[in-house]
Amino acid sequence: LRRAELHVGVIGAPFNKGQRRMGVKDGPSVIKDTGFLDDLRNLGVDVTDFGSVTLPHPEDNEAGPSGERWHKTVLEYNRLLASSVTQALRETDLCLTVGGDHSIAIGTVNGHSQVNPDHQVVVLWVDAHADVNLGKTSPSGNMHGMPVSFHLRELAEQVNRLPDQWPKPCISAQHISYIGLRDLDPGEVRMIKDMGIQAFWASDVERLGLPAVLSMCMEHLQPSEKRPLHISFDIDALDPMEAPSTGTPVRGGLTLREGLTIAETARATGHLRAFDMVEVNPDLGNQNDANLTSQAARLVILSALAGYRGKTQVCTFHLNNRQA
Ligand code: B3U
Ligand code: MN
Ligand code: MN
Repeated sequence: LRRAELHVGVIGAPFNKGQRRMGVKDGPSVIKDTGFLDDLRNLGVDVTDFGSVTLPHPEDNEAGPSGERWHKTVLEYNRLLASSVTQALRETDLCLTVGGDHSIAIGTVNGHSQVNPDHQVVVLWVDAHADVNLGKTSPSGNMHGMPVSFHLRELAEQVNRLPDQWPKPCISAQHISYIGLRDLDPGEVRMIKDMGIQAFWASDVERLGLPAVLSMCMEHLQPSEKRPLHISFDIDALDPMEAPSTGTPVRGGLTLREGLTIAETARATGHLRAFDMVEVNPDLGNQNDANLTSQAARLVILSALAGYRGKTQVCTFHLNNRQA
């Protein structure tokens, strides 16, 4: 029996309290219904399904000190999710988390960063939005627009955490890059500029071309064994023609082809260790919209984890420097 080249751990994160469109809770189940777990196995990937993370106790409706909606529930959920991600990464090569709204990346990035204290996680955030709001800069109070702020050391003093200060910041501004931006709040634009975060807007992808953008990202993030790559992929990075069933669609987005190229390029580094797929909401639009969106999510996942595009597996995966 051939030993699989990659062992993936899959976690469902059916969480919706980072915003107000409740159907995003069904994202993990409709994405699983596409059969992507069997697809991965058929493509030679070992898959362990770690099941779903859910809160064991009733949710708390309390807002945060700066009006962060469902602050305690969002952070308590993410604390649980983070420990599942850490556990999955101790047992497998790569952790795929399927959301859920994007607030779940509070837990996924934190959990990834806890696996090895000597390692510096580097993050590629693929999204129409920057998700770096503070409570005080957020126009909506929705915490799916805030996950990045919880991780940045530069913002450490300005973020409202749980009473025991969870989650601790775990990345610096030079450890994250954005691709696909096109709908930012004024405070976010200012913070990204002040911190010098590398950010490629959808218009930059158009102007420079995706290959150039991706080489600048990889040059900047320098993924390596000690700098494991985390991709947080918000399906709304794609154009609404490709992925209509999502809570905050913004026209003028990436094509599915571009999404697949980002995924393949990340995989080809050999250092992709965590991948989040978020914001698929099958309640929005009609059945065809929901199918298009969950299939787009499936294809991006298969590209990132197995180099799949159309019916062809494009390159053999080599996990660099994998410990025996
Ligand atoms: N920046 C806005 C809108 C938004 C952020 N993330 C999504 N939408 N998906 C906010 O609410 O923070
Ligand atoms: Mn997002
Ligand atoms: Mn978004």
